[in-house]
Amino acid sequence: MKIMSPSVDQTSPDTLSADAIKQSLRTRWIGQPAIHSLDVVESTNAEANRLAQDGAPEGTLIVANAQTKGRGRLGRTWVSPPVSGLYLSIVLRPAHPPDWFPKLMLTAGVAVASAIQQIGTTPQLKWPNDILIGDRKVGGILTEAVFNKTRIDFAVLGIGINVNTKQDELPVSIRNLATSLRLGLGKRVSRIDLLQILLHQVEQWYESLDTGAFPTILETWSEFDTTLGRVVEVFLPERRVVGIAEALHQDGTLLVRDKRDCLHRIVAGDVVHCHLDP
Ligand code: BT5
Repeated sequence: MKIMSPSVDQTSPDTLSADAIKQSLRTRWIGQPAIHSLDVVESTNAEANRLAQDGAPEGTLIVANAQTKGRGRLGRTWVSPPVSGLYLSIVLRPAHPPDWFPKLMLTAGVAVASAIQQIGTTPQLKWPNDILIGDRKVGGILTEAVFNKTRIDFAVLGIGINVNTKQDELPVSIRNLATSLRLGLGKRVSRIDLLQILLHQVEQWYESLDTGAFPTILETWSEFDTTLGRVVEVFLPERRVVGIAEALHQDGTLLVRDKRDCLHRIVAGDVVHCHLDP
């Protein structure tokens, strides 16, 4: 008896084989040096880090049908059920000092939101790395880098999106917090079409970042934003800040004003949107 696994069904029109991706690639450099299309991998980011350490050029793309140890931030997990989601990482070699690196996450958020908008629904961005539809998480971004004091050796941009994911493919613990494009739009979405749009958007927005257009990126971020103006609780390694998310600083950090009128600049942290007064 032949056992069919959906994750290896290469006849499916939604296959993410390297050939299929290459055929309709609309980018100039992302995916051009190499596309590693894997059926199952622990984490595309881990794989991209490994390839980058071995000298993989900028634009190297790693895509997987499923991840067994998909990474979130701070050691958390990205649940990555087979075939229904997009899990990808891109190797970048920015010629910038390390303080440029945090801008990459917000830039990627704008690229992901713009790509999702092109397929028919407008998502929201929750600072710093969440993509939401109707208050539920549909995607997340994980940026990682290796750098010394003066320069970035390489960066890895990882993107996970629940595309055709059904509720029962997700663990009960996140079912009420998560959604997918299919659930949001009420119809299936072609992963390969979305991937092509997404790679093109990432390339365009990354190039604007590279040429100094971060203020424009922040403006576009604000159009998708769902954090600003809300009461937020921010969890930092050694303290907690509660206040109003007032603005994005020009470097992309979040400014939160607490009830004593003290302004906190949040560089990285976990933000919870509250429904309370500060
Ligand atoms: C993120 O982390 O949101 C970054 C996710 C990045 C995933 C991509 S997939 C391709 C690439 N390779 C990797 O190994 N990773 C990247 P964070 O902000 O820490 O959010 C993690 C939290 O999101 C978890 O603790 C859950 O609460 C929730 N979560 C996990 N899986 C989810 C899913 N599939 N859909 C919605 N929420 C999820």
